[in-house]
Amino acid sequence: MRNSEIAQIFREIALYLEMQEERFKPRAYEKVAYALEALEEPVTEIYQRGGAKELRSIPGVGEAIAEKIEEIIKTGKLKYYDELRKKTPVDIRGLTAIEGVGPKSVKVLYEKLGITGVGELEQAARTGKIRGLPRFGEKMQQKILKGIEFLKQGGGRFPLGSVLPLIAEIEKRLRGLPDVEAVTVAGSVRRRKETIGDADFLAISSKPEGIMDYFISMPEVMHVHGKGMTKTMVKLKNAMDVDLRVVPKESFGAALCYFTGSKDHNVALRRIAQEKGLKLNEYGLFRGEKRIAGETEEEIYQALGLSYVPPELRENQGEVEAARKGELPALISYGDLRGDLQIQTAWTDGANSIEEMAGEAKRLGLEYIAITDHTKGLAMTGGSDEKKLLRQMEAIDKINQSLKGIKILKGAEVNINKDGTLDIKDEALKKLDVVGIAVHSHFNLPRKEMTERVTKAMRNPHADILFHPTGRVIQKREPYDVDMDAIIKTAKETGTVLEIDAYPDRLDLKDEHIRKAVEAGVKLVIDSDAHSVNHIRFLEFGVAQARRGWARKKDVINTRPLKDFLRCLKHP
Ligand code: DGT
Ligand code: CA
Ligand code: CA
Ligand code: ZN
Repeated sequence: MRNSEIAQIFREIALYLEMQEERFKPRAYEKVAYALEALEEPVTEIYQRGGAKELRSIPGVGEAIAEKIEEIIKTGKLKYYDELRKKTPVDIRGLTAIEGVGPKSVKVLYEKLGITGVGELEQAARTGKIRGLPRFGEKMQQKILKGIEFLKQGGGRFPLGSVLPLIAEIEKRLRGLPDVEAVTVAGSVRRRKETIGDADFLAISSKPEGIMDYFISMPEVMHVHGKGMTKTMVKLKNAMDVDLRVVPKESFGAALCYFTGSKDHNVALRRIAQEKGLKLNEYGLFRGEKRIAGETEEEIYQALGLSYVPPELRENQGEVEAARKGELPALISYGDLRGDLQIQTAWTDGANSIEEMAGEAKRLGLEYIAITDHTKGLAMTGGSDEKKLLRQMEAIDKINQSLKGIKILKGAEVNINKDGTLDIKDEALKKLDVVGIAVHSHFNLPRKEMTERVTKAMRNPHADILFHPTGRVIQKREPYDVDMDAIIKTAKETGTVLEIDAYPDRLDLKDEHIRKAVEAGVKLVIDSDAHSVNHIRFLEFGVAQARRGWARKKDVINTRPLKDFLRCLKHP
């Protein structure tokens, strides 16, 4: 059983317990789910190494949970979970995925209307049965229908972060097969789009039988759509389609370029080829019958008179024109980050201690991190008030004294109240090294009011960084209605930094807003928003998003050494 499958069980348990109005247990199960999901090593291997005792090395896993993991690994099932499901036989995950529907609503919907799944809920909402329920009403009924519609639109696409580890693993296994000379993933995965429809692999092999046979027999495969010697298509158990094409070496670059796309970028390239009297397709770049380029992408771009276009830019958003003029930006590189400015710990809703987070950040090569636990407005996370913040600052001072090779900055993720004030007093904010501000409530304000609220908060002289500026959660929650041009303008005026939150279902700012911010000369940071040690590596998704937004290294201030970074913040 994969880590993500075990995590899913615990996440559902958390939802069931929340439905029963348990107070602390849901949080504990959710934390474990987080930790399991992001572990790099398979839980089954940890178990094989040292049994239930070894499992307790996983953050948040105590004796009782270790026993449950053991039961799942040994029997493939968990009695406790089965009993919860029997008691309330509802599709808890599907239902709570709808915006505005939490476990407690699910309980009411089940008890009053016998609703067990999304289809039934939609039916009930359409026929006006929801508005009559206690605490629901007409507004909620509309919201549910909107939420279901929103989920349907995202249908069939996968957030990049939820599938990239699996894709990378398959890529590695294919590469290791005999008779395989090269394997690369193309398509939207290579362009690092925030969600992907399917994964497209390309391989070079003069004897493709072996790789095709292996490809259809992988343990993840659920269904084979079709198998041939040049193209095979399968569906994996997670419902994602994966294609594999085998191409000859001399046209690998042309095929890679073609199947990386995007379609619109390809069209623009072909137009340039035509202007030069050439023909470009997935086999190569041709003058008449003669192939003049095709083995590498670089030689194709060169023959077209273009500088090489990084895959993340290939969306036909002006990159071809820029490549022709030699004006492509020098993008930020993977590995350029020196710090991470949004990290939550067990002081609030994170799974790990400050020391553990710092240790992992250091291991990943970072030079500084800011601890930014939630503040009191987010009561369910145990958010800090001024007193708790002071205690945490003292704790950080102590840890910094004994810590080598990484510096911990004192910070907070401060809530922006409905009226644009902050939920921590200025006297306390003044003492912090880094103040992040964020909207965590009243998501449905009208555009004008929301924009005024956020820009007012940005004008606070202590507010250094606006965290996850639009509040969207991919496929789960729409961004709140806010005028991003006004936010960008205010960021420039006030020196407030805008965050690219790298957490895979946030990626907030998104690419088009990053590009606008860069053009406006606004400073950016890329943060992991880690809630567990295993989340810090999400930074790479933020770098991908920054590259898609044409951001250069100099636009992203946490690429700088600590002193330079601090100089970029507000200094009231
Ligand atoms: P996805 O899978 O929806 O996230 O997006 P892509 O970009 O991976 O699209 P996909 O898988 O349909 O095709 C992979 C690439 O193959 C695409 O980016 C460009 C290329 N391609 C596919 N169909 C066409 C086509 O009809 N014309 C051109 N020029 N290129 C195509
Ligand atoms: Ca694709
Ligand atoms: Ca495809
Ligand atoms: Zn947050």
